[in-house]
Amino acid sequence: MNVRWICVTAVCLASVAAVAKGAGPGGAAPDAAPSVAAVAADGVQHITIVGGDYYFRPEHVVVKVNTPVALTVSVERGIIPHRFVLKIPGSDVSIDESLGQEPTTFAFTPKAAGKYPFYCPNRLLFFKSHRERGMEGVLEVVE
Ligand SMILES: [Cu+2]
Repeated sequence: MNVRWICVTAVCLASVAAVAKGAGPGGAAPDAAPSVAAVAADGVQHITIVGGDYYFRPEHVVVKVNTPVALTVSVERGIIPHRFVLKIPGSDVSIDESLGQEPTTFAFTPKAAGKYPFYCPNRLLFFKSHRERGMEGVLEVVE
């Protein structure tokens, strides 16, 4: 009976771990399908990202290279201050802005394919940064 009890416990722990992974802050599963930006009638790829404690949604955005991007970022209601950082090496894209509930739009045209992280670098004292707590994503630029 003892052995059986251990087996049941192991299954239980595994399912708890699975739930914790899938329903972490932000709710987005790590393997969530990327959000592919469509080119609107104005020729611009409009993207909206919403942040909170401690996530960005969507956390994986795909855009086309050499096509204008209008990236609108805001945060949901809360008292913890957040920032949005996105830097594309070799380009003039170097965003580091405080975020508010009022959306902020960043306009740029990615010139090179690649995967570029965006994140919130804030941290309180010696605690983990918001990025380390899950507040990060990736902008993927494709040909
Ligand atoms: Cu933050």
